[in-house]
Amino acid sequence: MRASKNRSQNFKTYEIHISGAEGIYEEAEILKIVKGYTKRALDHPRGKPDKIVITIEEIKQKLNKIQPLPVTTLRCKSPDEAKKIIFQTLSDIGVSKKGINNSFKVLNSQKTMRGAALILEESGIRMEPDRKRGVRVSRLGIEETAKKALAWKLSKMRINTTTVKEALILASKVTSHPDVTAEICISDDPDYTTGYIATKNLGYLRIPNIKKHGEKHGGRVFIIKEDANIDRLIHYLEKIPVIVSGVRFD
Ligand code: WAQ
Ligand code: MG
Repeated sequence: MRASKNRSQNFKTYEIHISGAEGIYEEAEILKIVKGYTKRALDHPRGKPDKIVITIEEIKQKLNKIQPLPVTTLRCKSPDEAKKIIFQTLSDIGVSKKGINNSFKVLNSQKTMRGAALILEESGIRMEPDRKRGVRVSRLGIEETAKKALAWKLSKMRINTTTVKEALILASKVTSHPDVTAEICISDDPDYTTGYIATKNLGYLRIPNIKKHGEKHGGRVFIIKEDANIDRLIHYLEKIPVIVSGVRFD
């Protein structure tokens, strides 16, 4: 699903991204899911969309199964502290200063994208073919048994929400690709102030107060290997169906 709004300014019209969502579901669930996605688009805190597009495609390929990343919530009191945590974590795994600074430029920009930016870990160069749109991860989901186990596990941590579950599934798919070093995410919803950083080894690290309440900026950056094969990576993120199966009990 993608929802957007046209805004006119200085005799030009811009399409503003309001909300997006994607998943892999059984046929019997389609009507319920379409209703839920429509409601989400219509009630969105970023504003009222004037266009909602819902695409339903049959998946014919075999699903790739992955494990979800382990979840940790870090202590963080302010956006400044969040910046320090992110800087430290990424420097420790070898991401250059330039790569980190360029990532923050994307995440703090008022021009929010529909997808994610791809940034090379050493040179900091942006690689996504369409810089306004970014790369939108799709064809991702969770198996029924894993879904129940995850809900139980997140309930104990008091974070069993759709937002957390969808972000965890997305981060698990993204970091399952060997060319992805890390993902950084800030919600573009003005009332959602917890973000995260994820890597295959460190897992999904939630960062409270990554932005101030009311701010509309946000985005996602995938920091990738300097020699990553961009076309193949984008194909994996957009097209290869990946499903979370099994939940860790650590
Ligand atoms: N693929 C690529 N980029 C995406 C996708 C996707 N499927 N979905 C969203 N983005 C990008 C896009 O630029 C959005 O503007 C930005 O991410 C933020 O999206 O554990 O709600 O859906 O409590 O607002 C983090 C949860 C929630 C943290 C993130 O993101 C936690 C969230 P939003
Ligand atoms: Mg959002």
